[in-house]
Order: sequence, then structure tokens, then C-alpha cells
Amino acid sequence: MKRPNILLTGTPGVGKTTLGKELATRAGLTYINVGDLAKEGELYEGFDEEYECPILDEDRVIDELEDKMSEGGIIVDYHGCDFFPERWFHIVFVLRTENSFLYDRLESRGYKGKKLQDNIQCEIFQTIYEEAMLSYKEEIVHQLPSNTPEDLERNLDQITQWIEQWMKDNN
Ligand code: DAT
Repeated sequence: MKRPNILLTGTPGVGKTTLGKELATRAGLTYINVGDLAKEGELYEGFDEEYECPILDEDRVIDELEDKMSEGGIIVDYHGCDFFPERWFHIVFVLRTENSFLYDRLESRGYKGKKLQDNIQCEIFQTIYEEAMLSYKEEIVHQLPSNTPEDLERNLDQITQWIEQWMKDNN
């Protein structure tokens, strides 16, 4: 049975993990958090002093995921999207959150100062949406509002329906 690969992307704090895990449970797909994968495998190539975070070794991340992706049925969660092979994904969702909500979420995650401001700006300038539009065919890139629990529920319903339809069309 063929199953689709889905990319969930967007600024940190928009709700990718929350949506991805629940979607995986409901649709019987596998959820992969690229940040966690990198941490577990130490897939880093240095340290960014300005942002105080390790720098992802993108090539090793791709090598690590390649076999799983070719099997299908994977939900990938990451706050960037331009280094994955375009052929991996059947659909790309960019989650979007209004500033006031995002600010509160990032603050309660312990973000402050420059890191907090930069992430809010990333969302204001729709950086990840533009990155997605440049990296994938425009017709497979969709923005999803992710402000409230109602948004989450609607997104889950819509994506679950899309997966069912995709499986009908491709099997
Ligand atoms: P991300 O994986 O994009 O960094 P997350 O899933 O960890 O984001 O969510 C960040 C916080 O926001 C977390 O406390 C859960 C909450 N959240 C996620 N989606 C939400 C939604 N649609 N409505 C309200 N809160 C949400």
C-alpha cells in the first residue's frame, strides 16, 4: 500500500509537533521530528554562537532519512524546508500563527531577547512560507492557520481527508 509523505514546516512554536504527532496517530503514519533526530544522532556540524544552537548537518540528516522516505507514510516536522530533496514530499503544510499567540508560546518555552525577536520576525516576514514556495511546486504548498485548538482540529480533519483521498488515488 502506497502512503504519502507530508512535510510540516513553519516558525518554531507554530504547532508542528502538536499537529504532527496527533496526525500520525489518527492516520497511522510515522512522525519524525528532525530536531530530535539530529539530537539523537548528533547530526551537527558546528555551533552557532549567535543563536546559541548547534548547526544541523543537512547531508547527514538526508542520509539518515532517505530509506524511510522512499517507503512513504512519513510526517516530517522541521522549522526549515529548503534542504530536503523536493521529490520526498507529496504535500507541504506551512503552519502560521498570529504574533500575539506566537509570542506567548515562545516566551513560555523560555525564549527571550534576540532569539524571541528573531523568531517573531521570521513569522511576520513569512520567511518559511517563502522558503517553501521556492523549494517545492507551488501547488503542493499550503498555509494552515494555527492559532487556536479549533484550528488544530480543523487542520487534523482536512489533512486526514487529504491522506484518505491520496491513498484512494494511488493504490
Ligand atoms: P512547534 O513544533 O511548531 O515548535 P509545538 O507543537 O511545540 O510547536 O507548539 C507550541 C505550543 O503551542 C505548545 O505549547 C502547544 C501550543 N499549540 C500548538 N498548536 C496550537 C493551536 N492550534 N492552538 C493553541 N495552542 C497550540
